[in-house]
Amino acid sequence: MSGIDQIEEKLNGLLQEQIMPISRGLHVGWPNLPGQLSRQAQVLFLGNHSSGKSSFINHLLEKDLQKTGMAPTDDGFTIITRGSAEDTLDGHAAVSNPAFALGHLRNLGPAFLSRLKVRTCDSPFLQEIRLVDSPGMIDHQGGGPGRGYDFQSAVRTFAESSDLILVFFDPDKPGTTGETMSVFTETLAGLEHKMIILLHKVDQMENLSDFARSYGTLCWNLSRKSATKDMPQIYTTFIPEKVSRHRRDDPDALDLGEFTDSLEEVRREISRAPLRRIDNLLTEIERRAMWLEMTLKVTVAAQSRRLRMVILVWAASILFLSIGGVWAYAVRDSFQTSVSVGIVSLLLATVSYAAGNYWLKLENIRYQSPEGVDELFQRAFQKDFQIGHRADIHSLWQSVKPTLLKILRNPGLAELPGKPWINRKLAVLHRLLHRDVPPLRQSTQEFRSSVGKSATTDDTDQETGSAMDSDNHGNKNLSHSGQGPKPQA
Ligand SMILES: Nc1nc2c(ncn2[C@@H]2O[C@H](COP(=O)(O)OP(=O)(O)OP(=O)(O)O)[C@@H](O)[C@H]2O)c(=O)[nH]1
Ligand SMILES: [Mg+2]
Repeated sequence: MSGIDQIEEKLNGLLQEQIMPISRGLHVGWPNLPGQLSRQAQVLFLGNHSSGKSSFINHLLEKDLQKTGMAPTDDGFTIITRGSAEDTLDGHAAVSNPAFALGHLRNLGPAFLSRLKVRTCDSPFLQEIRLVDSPGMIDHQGGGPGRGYDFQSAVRTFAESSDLILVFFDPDKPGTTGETMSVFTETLAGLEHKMIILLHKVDQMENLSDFARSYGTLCWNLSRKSATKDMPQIYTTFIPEKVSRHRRDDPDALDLGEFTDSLEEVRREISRAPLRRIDNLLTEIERRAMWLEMTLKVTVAAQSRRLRMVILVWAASILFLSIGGVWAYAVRDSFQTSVSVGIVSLLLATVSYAAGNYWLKLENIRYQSPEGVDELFQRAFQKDFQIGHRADIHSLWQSVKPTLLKILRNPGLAELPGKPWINRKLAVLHRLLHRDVPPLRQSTQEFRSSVGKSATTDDTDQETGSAMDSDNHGNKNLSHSGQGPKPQA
């Protein structure tokens, strides 16, 4: 078993034995998480319509698998995965097949599923990677009547479970299509680390000033929408077999030699998706563990507060009863006074118990409101806030809060496991985050460097004219099950 397989197995172990039992205990449903984690590395192709997504996929697979054309061609998503023969399954059948681990796509609704396709093909490029072709973006906003399903949600769902996202622009529409830009800035927010931007079909540019105009427009549009001031790297690509004969014979046309490396670089990035996948899985496990840790800590704060209040209510009632008892004993010579004191103290104890319970009920309702859980959160993390503003904790809280509110409303605090269970699980999560995951990150890093070194060596070989004969997809170094270097476990 290779190093990457071992890391993956350990990750699955952490998920099944540590994360999932805690999420079940808290009534948090992540039923599709194990399926998502056991999927292949996934690369998502997004972009304007006719920007060349499907043609790029065909080029990688060396097959005319996907339909291509100048008019908007794809109206649904297509998942392309390895199979012994070429076949096409419709979305409804595919999500029911556990082998594809696509159950979570059901949430996107029947209209989406009826436009989803899963295609199998036996290309070696798909050995460890599956590709997702998407419908081109056009100039009407969102998933309105034009599509019949929520396009932005579909993009987000695929983007979250992808290890690499290629965003295609073409010279005709360099960042000028409204939908592309809104997907780019809103739907893909927070996933920038997985994104690669391509200005594709550069062979369509007549000359250098044409190129400068398109490139400049794209940069301008991206910079206006980008949350950071850093401009992402833009790969300028074209598919050699698409260059027209007329273009090839034109001596004044833009020299395409400059752009051929870009295509290879993109191909290499795609081939590295299985490595990115392990990193993404580690990040996902960490994210879930931190999410659960915060949920448990705030739950403990709620339970402790509730316990203190229950103790207070009982203490008040017992106090009235005890004072009454002692007093009644002190005046035992007068039977009538003694009975009166007894009755009054019993009455006071009952009233205080009833009032206390009413107070508990009100507090319970308060802790089911956004302001109430915010207060619990502040209480649970006050030590962390003493050392200054913690943007990381606040941003995690924003994702925990809606689910915690739901849990506190239904099934409610009383149905959640008690403090001893929570403390045990907090220790488990602490171990996972600080003892189990860091060495796995380290191993992934080592594996990545070993692959990187080997890739550089192979690049040198290529320059001397020897390499790429065995696999002209550029992924031979990355295949841990193939002829690539065996990682150190
Ligand atoms: N000149 C040139 N044409 C290309 C290149 N890549 C794709 N094309 C052409 O561009 C057109 C659109 O390509 P597709 O691959 O269908 O584009 P798409 O992004 O999948 O389009 P939709 O599915 O409609 O979103 C086709 O006619 C392709 O032959 C390229 O690098 N250079
Ligand atoms: Mg297409």
